[in-house]
Amino acid sequence: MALARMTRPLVVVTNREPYVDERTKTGIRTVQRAGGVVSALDPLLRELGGDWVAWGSGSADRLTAPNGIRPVPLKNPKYRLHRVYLTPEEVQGYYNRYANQGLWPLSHLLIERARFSRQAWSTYRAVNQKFARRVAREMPNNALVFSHDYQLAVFPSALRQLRSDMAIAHFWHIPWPVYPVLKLCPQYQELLRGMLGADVLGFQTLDDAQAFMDSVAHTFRHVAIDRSRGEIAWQGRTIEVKAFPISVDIEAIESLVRSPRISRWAQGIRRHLLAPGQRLGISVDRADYTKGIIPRLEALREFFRRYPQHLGRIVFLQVVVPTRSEVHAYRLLYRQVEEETRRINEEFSQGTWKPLITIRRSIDRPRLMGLFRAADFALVSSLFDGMNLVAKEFVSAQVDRRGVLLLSETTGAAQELSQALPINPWDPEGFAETLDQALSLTPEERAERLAAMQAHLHAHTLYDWVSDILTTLDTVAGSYVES
Ligand code: ADQ
Repeated sequence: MALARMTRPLVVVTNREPYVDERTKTGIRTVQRAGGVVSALDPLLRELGGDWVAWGSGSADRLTAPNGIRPVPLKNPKYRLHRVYLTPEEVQGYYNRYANQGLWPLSHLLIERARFSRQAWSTYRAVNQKFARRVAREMPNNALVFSHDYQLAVFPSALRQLRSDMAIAHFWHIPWPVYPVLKLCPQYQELLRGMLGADVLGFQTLDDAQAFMDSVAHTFRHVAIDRSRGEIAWQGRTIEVKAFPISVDIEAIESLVRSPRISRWAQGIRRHLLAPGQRLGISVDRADYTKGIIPRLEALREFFRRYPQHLGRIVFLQVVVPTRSEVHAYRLLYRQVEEETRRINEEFSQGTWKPLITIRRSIDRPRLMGLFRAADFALVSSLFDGMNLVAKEFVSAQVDRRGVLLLSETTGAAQELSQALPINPWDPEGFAETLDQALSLTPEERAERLAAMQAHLHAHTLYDWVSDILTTLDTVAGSYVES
């Protein structure tokens, strides 16, 4: 691991907490959240130690953190989770409305879905300030603060106003909307000012970083911006604006899927789901409209209609975990997925074979990685996606180098995983055609493609991502040491 020693304490700040404690009939159950941010940061803090500040959203959260602080894990703790408690009104305005019904669709260019209101904005800003007060009150001097994402866009400036000793890196996990789209958000200037409170602004791709600098250039015309160096001069400071593509811990995934237990499990899944000569496809997503789940189902229908030779020979396992179910659009999408899946199965099933199998819940990480190992192909069909960790996890878990990845061109991951077969989720016929081609690749072609992508992931790991961000933060703050 590249990050061996840090001279300044590390504080992670996210909306979602990594572990949620829920009340059950028999006691308390701890649930680990599905989602890219948590999958990326929890292993990191377990390794480095430190503090994580996040919204305490579980029904038993106050019980396991009576003074607002919960050790993680409870036995043999590695770091401290500081829970920020929110009222139902705060959750509604900050999270469900402003972040998830405003900034999320806008950033994914799904403009017609975006809804903004001044009331939701004022709650959003107040909650960001609440997070900042908590960090300012409880965190040590000179901490390196690593804050995250579109729920906390104005957190950096709120914290800077309270504590100028801390160095702040803010990472934006989703696409940054180009200026003409950003401008549709009535509070876009405040959002930009809020982000510019950070010392380092990280984005998934160079395109996103450039789009952010463009937005600043259009909005604040007097500001000096060096686009080639990725630097913005702002209120006497220099802010670094850079691409830091998030990644996975490929070595950990490889050793997980090679373990006897998961190897047996992966083989068992194939035996259980497949008849001889059948191939296993997989998709894994939160049930989010940006992930292109309905377009993927349409493409699968197109595929079975155009290429009936595959009928009876493919079993497609879709793992769709419900998410943000407080928001109407998400409940609607979930129902549509169910409906569409049922129709496809009705249209194409033959005897005991049916083309689609659905798993509707969170799967523990070892088994999920085992599924990726077991699969012959994976479909990642996001309409827009900051990175998409599922694509990188699939490639990492394919230690037998049997599978093929079909990857939407509009994901951040597609800019790195160039040996994946590119698909356009808006083009069902082209998508179906690419799937047919994928299934006729020779074993050597498949192995070569996977080997090249795996080499890339070995050279660009999760730890490189965090090390690059914190090293950049250090050059600004001047006191973080890498060995
Ligand atoms: P997400 O939109 O959540 O993340 P993604 O990057 O694919 O998207 O990460 C999802 C994570 O959740 C993966 O690690 C996946 O394995 C896990 N997961 C999904 N379904 C699961 C299930 N049923 N059971 C268990 N685990 C499941 C956001 C951005 C992305 C960006 C990440 C990280 O939208 O573009 O890649 O943050 O920056």
